[in-house]
Amino acid sequence: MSEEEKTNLNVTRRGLLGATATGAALAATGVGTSMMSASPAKAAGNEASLAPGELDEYYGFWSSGQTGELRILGVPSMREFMRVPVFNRCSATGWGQTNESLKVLTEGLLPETKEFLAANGKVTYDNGDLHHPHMSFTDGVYDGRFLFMNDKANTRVARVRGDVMKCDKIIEIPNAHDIHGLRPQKFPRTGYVFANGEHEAPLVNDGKVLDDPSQYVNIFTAIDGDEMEVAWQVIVSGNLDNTDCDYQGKYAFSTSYNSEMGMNLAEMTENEMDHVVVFNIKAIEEAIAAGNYQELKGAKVVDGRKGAGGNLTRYIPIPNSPHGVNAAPDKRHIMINGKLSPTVSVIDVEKLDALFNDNADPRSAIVAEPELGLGPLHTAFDNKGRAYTTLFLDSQVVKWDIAKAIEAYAGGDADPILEKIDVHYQPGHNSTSMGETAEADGKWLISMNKFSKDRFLNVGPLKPENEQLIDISGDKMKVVHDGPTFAEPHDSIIVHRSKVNPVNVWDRNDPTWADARVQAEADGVDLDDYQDTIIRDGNKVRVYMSSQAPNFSLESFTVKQGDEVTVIVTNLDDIDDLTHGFCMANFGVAMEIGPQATASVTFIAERPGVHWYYCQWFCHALHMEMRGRMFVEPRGA
Ligand code: RUQ
Ligand code: CUA
Repeated sequence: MSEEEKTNLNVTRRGLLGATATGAALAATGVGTSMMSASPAKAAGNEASLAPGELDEYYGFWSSGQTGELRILGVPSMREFMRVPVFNRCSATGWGQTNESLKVLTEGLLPETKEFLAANGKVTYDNGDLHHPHMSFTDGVYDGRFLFMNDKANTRVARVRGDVMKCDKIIEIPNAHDIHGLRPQKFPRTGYVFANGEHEAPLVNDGKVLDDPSQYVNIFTAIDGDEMEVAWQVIVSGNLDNTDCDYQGKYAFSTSYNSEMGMNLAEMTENEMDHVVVFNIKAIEEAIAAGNYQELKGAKVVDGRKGAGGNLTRYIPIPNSPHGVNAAPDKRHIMINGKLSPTVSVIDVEKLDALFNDNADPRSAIVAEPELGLGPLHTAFDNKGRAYTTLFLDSQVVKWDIAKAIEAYAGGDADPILEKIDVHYQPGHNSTSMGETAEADGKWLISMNKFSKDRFLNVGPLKPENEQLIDISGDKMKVVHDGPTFAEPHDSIIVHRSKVNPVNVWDRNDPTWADARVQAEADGVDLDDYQDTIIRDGNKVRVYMSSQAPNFSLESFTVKQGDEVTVIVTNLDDIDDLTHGFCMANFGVAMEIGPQATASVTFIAERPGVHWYYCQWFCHALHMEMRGRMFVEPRGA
């Protein structure tokens, strides 16, 4: 590109971005995107971003795979705004150290897990594998209340509150093993959160049955998303991979890549056909209400295996080791992505009643099965009846027409494939703006690529993933940005900013610190007032203080070696973005205290001497001076 061309493009782009803060205009004109696609790697970060100070049109909610957190980005700028700790530990916020976060991380664990962890000197897990973040729905559209997400590593499901963007509940799912697929119910509301146990094990996994796969099962779970409790579970045949549900509130769907119930690769991939399980939500609720279930570890479990009889499930044969499940915004079609088959199988939800009521051939619900390319994993949608499927093996995204695929399947000669675009490299999930809701808007597509290879400066054997932003508003798809991300965003949703309305300052009545409030009341301390009170209760010491830039209310406090010390800090500042921290140096203790929040942390004061605590969130010109001393009197002194 010549200097002159560059100048022209820059002028055009600057004018455009100056005129509007929305990505819509950027997409509509296609300016600023065509030039980016000329050299996406070079363009990364700058060309696809909005001008400084301009706000994105969309929130992106990203998983982080093995990192275990939720990430919040802006789309189309792809700027990362926030990391919300969930299954991981966070040095910045104290997630995993504060009493408030430890409550979330421990209270939903099964009793046997608590015992197992205690034997390992722990109170909770330190790792998680977060694949699928999804927002709660009302009437088929996002309602901004919650985000739900799975932990494949330790069989948990978590919820993040939409108002404060903090995790408030984590539960371990009994009986199931290694929760993978997860989706919230779309209609009438969430409602249920559906979660798939991926790996096979004996139903009662107590060691009595070991290497006898004929006795292994897999479990589908419906969680009550309001209470964060297991509502019911279904035993299935085959394993479970991904899940989604319809827009009618009648059916949920789970793919199985291991219908064989194989224990090694050769066995798992033996059959040409695997299946998708269709769950009949009403029939399952009726079975539970009628008492036709067994109770196992507190969960109501029904049998939906092949041959169990009844109307709880149907198994639709699908070629071959299918992976992603995606409900189209037309509220009618469900895409089952074939993975080892080059096809996507399209289910028409209007044909499902017949499977249950008339025992119709399960394959009669399939209305299209276009051959799209090698390794179809996940499908996203626009608002014009078109689908976008990632092709892992081909390193491409294929755009295709759903109606034409249905026509072709019925015997017509329509070619559903509209376009293919190279992505770099090996895409897994993709997502479109609002594409998993009835309000799909056809503006942006993210391709989440598992390999970056040569795309960025080499950082050693462990490479980042690569995410590409694709403009889908025009006739041709255009890659407008690519950027590296650390381990390993599996999945994302792109949510219009009108759906997300977090607060700026905490409400003093927030339930997050309810326990601290109860304790304070018992100690005669008013948490909402400027406090500095030290309560000694045997060898337990509770230190109440407040923070207000640039001061802690307590300049110093004294405890004895071996005391169990709980420090409770209330941030009295009520200004946007005025977060303080409390870090007790050399005690491995640090936490964030947001404006108007209370946070607490407990440790054993086993180190005698003078120890400084300091604010570790830069809050004021005198932030460095925001500190105080803990005196620990030596034992026997
Ligand atoms: S899965 S790359 Cu864990 Cu969402 Cu398909
Ligand atoms: Cu308070 Cu830094």
